[in-house]
Amino acid sequence: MDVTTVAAGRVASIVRLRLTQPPLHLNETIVQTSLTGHNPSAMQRNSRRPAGFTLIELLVVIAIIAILIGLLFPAFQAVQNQARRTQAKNDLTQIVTAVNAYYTEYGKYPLVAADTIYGPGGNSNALLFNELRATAAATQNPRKIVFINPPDVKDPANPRSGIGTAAATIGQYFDPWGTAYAIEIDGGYDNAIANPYSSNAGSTTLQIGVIAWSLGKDQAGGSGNKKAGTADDDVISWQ
Ligand SMILES: [Ca+2]
Repeated sequence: MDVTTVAAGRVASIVRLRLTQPPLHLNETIVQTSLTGHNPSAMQRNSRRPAGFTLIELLVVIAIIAILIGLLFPAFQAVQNQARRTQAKNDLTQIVTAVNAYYTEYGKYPLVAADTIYGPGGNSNALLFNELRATAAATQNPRKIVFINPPDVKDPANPRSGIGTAAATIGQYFDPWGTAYAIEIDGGYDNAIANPYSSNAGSTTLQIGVIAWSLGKDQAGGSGNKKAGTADDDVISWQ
């Protein structure tokens, strides 16, 4: 028996041994990989990892989303507040225009015989807007001319951006933060009204017939520096 015959016999016995054993997938993978080189699909197919996310991966994703929301929320609030300021400024311009249109129509200001403030710190602004809106309660708008026509508030219990409809607020014109607009009219007819702010809002006596303002987001006003304290966020018609 030569060397070749012995070797052939051993190979035959190994093959027989292999054939009698159940197939081993792991060995097949190794053979396949070694034959074809790197084969990711074969490795993936035989991966023992289940489909889906692990708890750690989910927690990381949730943490990233929470951080993004935390970053975006203040920016969103700032944009929303700026939109409200723009709305308030637009409303104030319309209010001043409406009072001036009343003056043009009737040759006098509505109601007043002396410099008068309507809204916070004065009479209810519903008295003024009843005239300007020509409602049934108007007493000095005989031609029933509508000088301004704001929408009613959406939520009567929490009035914002419109005319109040609840018993306690009916007829009042509210700013986007929920405080009634303030309006001062030159009822003394000397083209001079007192500035509600002592500084940083023009001279202490304004040479204007009508001014209007909103107390802003903090819903509080002040008679001092326009650029300080609760007056800082107020929106005014004359600057
Ligand atoms: Ca304020």
